[in-house]
Amino acid sequence: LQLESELRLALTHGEFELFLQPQIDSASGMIIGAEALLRWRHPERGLRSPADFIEVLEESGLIIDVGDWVIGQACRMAASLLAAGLVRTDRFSLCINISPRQFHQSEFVERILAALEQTGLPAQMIKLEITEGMVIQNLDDTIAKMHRLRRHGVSFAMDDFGTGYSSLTYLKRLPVDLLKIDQSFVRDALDNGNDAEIIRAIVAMARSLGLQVIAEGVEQQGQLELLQLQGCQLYQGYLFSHPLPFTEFGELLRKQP
Ligand code: G
Ligand code: G
Ligand code: MN
Ligand code: NA
Repeated sequence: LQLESELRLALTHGEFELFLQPQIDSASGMIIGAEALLRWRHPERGLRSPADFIEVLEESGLIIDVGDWVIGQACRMAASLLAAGLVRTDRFSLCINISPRQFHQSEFVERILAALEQTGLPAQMIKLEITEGMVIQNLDDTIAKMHRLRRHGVSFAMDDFGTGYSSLTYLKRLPVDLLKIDQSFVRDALDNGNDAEIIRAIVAMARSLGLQVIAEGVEQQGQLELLQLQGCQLYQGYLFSHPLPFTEFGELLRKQP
């Protein structure tokens, strides 16, 4: 309960921040997007990861208000990068993590559309990251909401792919554009043939369904080479960059050819 009230105060006191982690096309070396990652800049305890508090946000329902802030802030950031000429509408998208409770609220679609309208951001500049787990909670509602958002130009990524229910049946019915290979497979791929095979299978599946695929948690050059060999060209991870504060991310874009 104490953490819950601290989180409530953190929101009103403006202690949340969004960091951006670049996503790279290894063929061109260009930054093709970023994932927005929530951080809590605690006045005494410093920077805290949502790993420590996302569950409390979910269980308390606070995730609705924090999630609204995340969506608004992500759209403001993308709009500002666009206005500064650092990204192009057709070449960059910002990925926003959406939690199950947030997605299943009745006005979720309206909230996304309102944030786009308020910032004047083109819808194709955001990609919503959903997880397999939240899909099965209510498949029909999920699909209906996804289609409504897609009609406006919003796209979707399946986060942590391979760790959940990943059935082909779901995947065929879900209007996702991008599969994010979970970092657990990447972490051990060089030492564990099974993980390397799983990556190969996910890439093949993505290809046959016409989806894009990105690997997460790429830390070593060897992992990147293995991914390229398997046909996975897009990646994010510490090898290229940690999640960065907005200003530093902008500086990174400015240095791009
Ligand atoms: O960045 P980090 O590894 O600390 O994030 C930990 C977890 O928190 C990850 O599972 C990530 O998906 C989740 N997360 C990060 N930012 C957000 C956010 O803005 N909203 C939601 N719902 N989850 C987030
Ligand atoms: O659940 P989700 O995939 O959204 O969470 C991504 C998490 O992975 C974030 O918390 C982010 O900070 C973290 N992350 C990003 N790149 C790397 C990496 O190269 N290695 C590790 N171990 N974690 C990473
Ligand atoms: Mn994610
Ligand atoms: Na993930």
